[in-house]
Amino acid sequence: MSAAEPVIAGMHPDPSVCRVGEDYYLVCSSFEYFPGIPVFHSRDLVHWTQIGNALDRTSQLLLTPETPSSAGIYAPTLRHHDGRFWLIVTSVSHGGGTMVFTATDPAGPWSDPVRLPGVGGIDPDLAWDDDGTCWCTVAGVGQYRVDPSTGETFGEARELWSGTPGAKAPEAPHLYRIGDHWYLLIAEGGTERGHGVSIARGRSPQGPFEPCPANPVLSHRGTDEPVQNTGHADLVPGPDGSWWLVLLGVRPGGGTPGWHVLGRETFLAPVSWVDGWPVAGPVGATPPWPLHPGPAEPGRDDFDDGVLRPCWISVRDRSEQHCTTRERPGWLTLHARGAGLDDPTVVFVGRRQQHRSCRVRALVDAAAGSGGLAVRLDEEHHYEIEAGSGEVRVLARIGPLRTVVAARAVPAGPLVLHVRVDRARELRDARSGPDTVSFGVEASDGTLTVLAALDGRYLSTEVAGGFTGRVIGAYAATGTVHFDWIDHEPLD
Ligand code: 6LW
Repeated sequence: MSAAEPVIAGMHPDPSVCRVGEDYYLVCSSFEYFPGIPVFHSRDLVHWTQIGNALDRTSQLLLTPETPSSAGIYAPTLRHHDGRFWLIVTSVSHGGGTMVFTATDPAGPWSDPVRLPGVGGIDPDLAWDDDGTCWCTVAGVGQYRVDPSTGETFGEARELWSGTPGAKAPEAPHLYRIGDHWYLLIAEGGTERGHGVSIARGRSPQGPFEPCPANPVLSHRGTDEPVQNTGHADLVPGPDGSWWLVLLGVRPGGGTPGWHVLGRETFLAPVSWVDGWPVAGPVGATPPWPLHPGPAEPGRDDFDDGVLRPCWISVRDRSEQHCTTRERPGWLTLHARGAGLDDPTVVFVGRRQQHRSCRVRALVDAAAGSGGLAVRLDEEHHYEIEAGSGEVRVLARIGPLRTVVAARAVPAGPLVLHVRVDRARELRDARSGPDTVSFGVEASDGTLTVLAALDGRYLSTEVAGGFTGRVIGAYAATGTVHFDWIDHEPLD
């Protein structure tokens, strides 16, 4: 692992981690995507395998066309207490609020939600005192006494600590007892370039809290570190008893001001303790213990399993009626709905882009409709290659502008479509973009014809806004489209 590598690449922000014996479990935000809240397992904090998605039923997660992109599910906290896993999250969309889910196996099934209507705000944390009292601490930073098994709140929020004077957005609180102190870890400075991690400590979970004189204990603001926006951390002991942070960061590319396209990713950083305060970094350091790589996520999916692997996510919902591997066994079948990728109801099945250079290919049968492969940031920012009606088209939507970039007639029958992302390794000048996204189609003899090569900056968080990164996958624009296989291949 080189110094700037994430431990979970691609859009996996707001990591929260807990340790149970030799096992670690980690969850992230999932916004408008379904299923929600990816759950990972690791033995070494470096290699993480996705074991499920906590919210995989509509009784747990209802995202409707009215749920804007970058709304939905924010910033979970995962804890293990009393023999159970506890997951507390906020749905920032209608009918949402603060919700608790429990499971005995983090791979699932997870319970239906217990709602905490008395808890306002985002980024809820759960911590238990020795006498079983449960504290829910939220962005701001305020604290409620709660019963997470019933959702009851006892009294109003108490303000605990608003972070460093003058710093914006004190958020992402996590409260822990370590040794003789209770530590209140927060993010501040906002989730953009000013992001940082700060901490305060006290003798009681209710405070008062004394800020660390060295705050922020970790920030890359104003540096030329390749990983930026570092913050929103959670503390965890390593297998050898040392302490570590999992946190989010981004890898901007291109010239000024830098564009990050993979969303906010999960990184690892070591922590040492000096005078009872954590000293954190460097981000991306390799731990000293033996690493356990575990099975790599296969790049290619032949859709032969009958169920989709947990890495596949859809926009807002995924119903068997619109998305199935049963209709044509060994193929993923999508039935279009709405106005395609511009529409919040688009039928889409994709994976987070996890490599700055990569190739995604699919064998597509669009005889009964139109669809193909899309690189999606949100409804207003996507590029796609679409087959249908005897041709292949490359389309781009950037904000209010929508255009057909290229089109070419193709023979009847299934086609292999290509998306290729090439990270810019050299900057042309200060305005150079982060990468190039190109689209092509293969002839039956395997020859590739590239139809278009587009500047990737328009599919970046800096351009689109919000909290998400790119997701690349299959969609149907009209009728029915079948995918025999999809192959996500790193080129880094
Ligand atoms: C999350 C907030 C943040 O609730 O971004 O980086 C928000 N931190 O804590 C959405 O991910």
